[in-house]
Amino acid sequence: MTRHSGMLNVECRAPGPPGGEGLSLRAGNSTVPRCSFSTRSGGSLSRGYGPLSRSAFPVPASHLRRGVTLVELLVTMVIIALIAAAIMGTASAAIEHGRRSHTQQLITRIHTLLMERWASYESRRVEIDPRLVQQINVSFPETTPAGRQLRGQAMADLRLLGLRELIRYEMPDRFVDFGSFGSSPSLHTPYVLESPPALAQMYFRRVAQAGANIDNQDAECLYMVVMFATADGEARTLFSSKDIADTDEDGLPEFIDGWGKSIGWVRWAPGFVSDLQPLDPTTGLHSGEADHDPFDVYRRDQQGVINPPATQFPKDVAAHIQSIRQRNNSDLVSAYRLTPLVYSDGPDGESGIYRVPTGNFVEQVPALDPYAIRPQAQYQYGTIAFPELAKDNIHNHLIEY
Ligand SMILES: [Ca+2]
Ligand SMILES: [Ca+2]
Ligand SMILES: [Ca+2]
Repeated sequence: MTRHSGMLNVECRAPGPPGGEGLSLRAGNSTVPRCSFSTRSGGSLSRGYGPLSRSAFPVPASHLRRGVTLVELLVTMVIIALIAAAIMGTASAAIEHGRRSHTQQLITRIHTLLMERWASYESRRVEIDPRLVQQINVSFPETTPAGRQLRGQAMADLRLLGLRELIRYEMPDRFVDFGSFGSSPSLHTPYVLESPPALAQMYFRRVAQAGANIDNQDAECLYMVVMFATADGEARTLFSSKDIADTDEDGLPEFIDGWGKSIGWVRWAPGFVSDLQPLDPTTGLHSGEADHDPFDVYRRDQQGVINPPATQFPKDVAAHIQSIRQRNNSDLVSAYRLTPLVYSDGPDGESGIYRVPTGNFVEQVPALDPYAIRPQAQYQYGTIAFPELAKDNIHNHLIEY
């Protein structure tokens, strides 16, 4: 211990090794370092213990802290990555589930509204153009019982065609179903009906005003049909803003699915196989005999019907009758129950469904035959052409309805 007169002097002595001499104070069984404090005047201030030293408290080597090895670090990182992936995976699965169920609910709502409208056509009055009726009267004079029968059959044929034309006008899936949109847009003149229905006139005005951008035209038609032809005009209140968008920004809205893509539809999708449009297990074909088209009340669109021959009909409708006759008797396809197909492409953004080409305004002939096999393809509309793409689709042909 050292003292300097008149100055505060602190002296700490580092203790020596255990058992060393003179430099440490023994307190009981412990060895602690000892410090002394003194003032300039020589008075002792206090006494206490100085900083501890490792050597004063010997620790077994096995308890000493050592660095983290590279392997430990890597293992830790892998575990963190696994936990993060699990959390992310759970979150993205939940988001995907949300998108799917949102889309299902939306399609269910659309389906319910559409089917109400669809069913109403079973009892709709069809106003046939009086000039056509006059020509039928001339072609099939009722002077004999056979003549009367032919005239009755011809009128039933016209009624069926007229009803299909009405459905096509009022529930379009293409702009060309109600109008032409070339350089000078015009509403179609009907083949069979006396005049275009008011709904078609409304669709036409909206599309002509928007400039008829053909992208998404099926989705845009679906939106117009649901909004104007269902729920007595109150359909707008049944959808929220997140159900609706204008993905091609042409002023014509569409319903959108959980992935932000427009919801498509095919009014007549005879090639689609589902619980609502099942195949006959023995023939492997849709059966018009077992479940006939409910709109064809007089069974004019079925196998074996050949009279009156198409050539005896007025020119404007002869091609449509010809298509039906040929299908009934060559392709052996009778009219079966159809349900409009409303679908989302699902997460992959592709439907895989052969459907109405949307890339042009060309009318598909024969326009009034829902079951026709289109000349350019071997398919009927609604056929699943690419099953892999169709797997994740969400559609309204599910048995729950
Ligand atoms: Ca468009
Ligand atoms: Ca649009
Ligand atoms: Ca798909």
